[in-house]
Amino acid sequence: MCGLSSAGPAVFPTQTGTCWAMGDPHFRTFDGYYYNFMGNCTYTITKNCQIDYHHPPFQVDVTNKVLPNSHLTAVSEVTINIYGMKIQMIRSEFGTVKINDQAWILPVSFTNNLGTVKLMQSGLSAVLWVDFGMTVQYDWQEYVAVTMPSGFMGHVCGLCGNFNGNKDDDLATPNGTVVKSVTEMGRSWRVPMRGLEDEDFCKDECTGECAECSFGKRLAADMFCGMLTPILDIQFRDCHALIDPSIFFDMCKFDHCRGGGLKDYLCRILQVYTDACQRAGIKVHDWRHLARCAEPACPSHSHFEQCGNACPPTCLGNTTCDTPCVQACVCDEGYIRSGNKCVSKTKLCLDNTIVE
Ligand SMILES: [Ca+2]
Repeated sequence: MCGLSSAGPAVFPTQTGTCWAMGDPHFRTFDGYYYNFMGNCTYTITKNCQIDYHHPPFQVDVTNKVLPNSHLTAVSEVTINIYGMKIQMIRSEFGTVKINDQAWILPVSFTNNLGTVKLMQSGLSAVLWVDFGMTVQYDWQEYVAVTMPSGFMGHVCGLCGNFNGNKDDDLATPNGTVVKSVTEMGRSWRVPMRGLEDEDFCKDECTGECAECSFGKRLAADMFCGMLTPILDIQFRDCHALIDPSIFFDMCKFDHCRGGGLKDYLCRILQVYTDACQRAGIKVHDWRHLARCAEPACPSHSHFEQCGNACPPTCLGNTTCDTPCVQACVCDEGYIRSGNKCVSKTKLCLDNTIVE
């Protein structure tokens, strides 16, 4: 090809795979396999297992912890190792992330000789974007989603599976062996944290009271989650092709049983479903009124919008993104986003550095 000088033909991803974990962790792999795994240790959900020049190393780990006053476990921390940096998104630390153990207010980005990473708040979640097209989203509560560009098909491994287009081989251990037991698969991806002491505090499987669901509890769960059916059928009708509503119904029953009926669970499950549909560009009709769910609490000088700007202007300037509208705390007139706060436009924005 005379006259052309390039490292090679540009490869544009034509599709992405999405893996997520939510609730008492329910997983969906990149290839679309669904399973429940309640281990409450730290696990690798995805990493590059076939590193080469075009596929740099990265690793995404989640730490699951038992929620207070219940048997439910949920993702409480997401750790991403990329380009020599350690980035952590931690439950309840809204509007911030940790980079190499230092807390930073969003948005923040960095570029080094290996590549570029951007972190921003989008809707109710932190979103990390890596230059090769991967994104990691965490809602600072219980929902984590990773999107992977198609160029990484067959390169990844972990709880999110190998992304080879076949969902039947996703329960695999690090050496590639496909196993039948979710617990066995999950345990094989455990990340050793602080040596042996962690063994006392975390378990890969649920036993005893954890696994029980009596007839009475099942009946109550059926009734409670039955309330989902009319809402899913009508308010989420445009999203059925993207996400099977029966999966959400099953997740609700499972968690209701184990959680003893957390009252706000139904609302959170619908909130996560809404987010997934909206980010896929699908309109979700108002359901909070019908389900009697309160709007999420928003910081001072902001209000909740079901369809808010996914990339609102911040103290660091305007941002643009292709993401359609999402549920968001939108700053009131005259205020602008700085981290998780809305500050007066006429005052100086917070210095985007270290959290006090
Ligand atoms: Ca697969």
